[in-house]
Amino acid sequence: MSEDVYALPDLTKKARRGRGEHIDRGEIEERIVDIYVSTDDPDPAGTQQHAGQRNTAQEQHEDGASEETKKLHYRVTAGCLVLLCVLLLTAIIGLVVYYFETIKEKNYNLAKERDEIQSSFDQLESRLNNLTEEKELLQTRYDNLIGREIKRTLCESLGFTLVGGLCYYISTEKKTWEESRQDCRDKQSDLMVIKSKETQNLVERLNKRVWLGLTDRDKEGIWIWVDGTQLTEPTYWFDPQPNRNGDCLEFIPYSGWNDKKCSDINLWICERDIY
Ligand SMILES: [Ca+2]
Ligand SMILES: [Ca+2]
Repeated sequence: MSEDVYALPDLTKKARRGRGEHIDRGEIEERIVDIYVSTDDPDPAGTQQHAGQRNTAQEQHEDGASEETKKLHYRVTAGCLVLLCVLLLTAIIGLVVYYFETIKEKNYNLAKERDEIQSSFDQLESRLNNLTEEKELLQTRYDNLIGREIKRTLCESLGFTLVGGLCYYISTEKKTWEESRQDCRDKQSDLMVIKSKETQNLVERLNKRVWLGLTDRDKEGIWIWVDGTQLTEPTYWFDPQPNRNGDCLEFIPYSGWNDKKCSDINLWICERDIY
């Protein structure tokens, strides 16, 4: 083929053509141009094919590189997302732990404060109960004092003396048992009744022989107080009393009770209460 490219056209052949043959100069020039063109591109079809293959490989190489770059980008992005998730999860866990620790501490402090308040409340309640009891005691004592003073005043206004919780009148003259009792009744009272050691001590401190409000006039041996109750223990008869020589009760200092004739005369003690 190279021979064809570089071989000059045989102009003589044209010349040797027959007379009828016409040698066109334009055609000759055209052929010369084709020859030079062929000379400049000795293998244009092969070269283009090779270039096409090279371009295809380059494009494939570039596509492969692009894919690798994309994969790398994906990996980096995924790594960043995972790292971000881990950081977020760590932060959330930290906040939750902090929250529960804070709540736990607050609950502990509140429970401690509640216990302290409860303890203070219990102490105050106990103190209030003590103060209430003390108040009631003082009120009772006050009422007793007031009541006692009022009672004393009332007793004294009637000519009696307040001893213990009752008003007593001690006569200055002597009368029979019945006359003595009547005098007491005239004073809205009655002869003294003794039903306890304390009352017995009161009459003993007088150190006088006096009539008391006990008699067995209705039935011998059955002693009845003037308030209608029958004699029961304790009794303070002195030996050998009662010796059945009387039906009315006399108190004898340093001795005790004695049954005596009701017609005899004696001092007497009236007793009454003030309501
Ligand atoms: Ca008698
Ligand atoms: Ca007697």
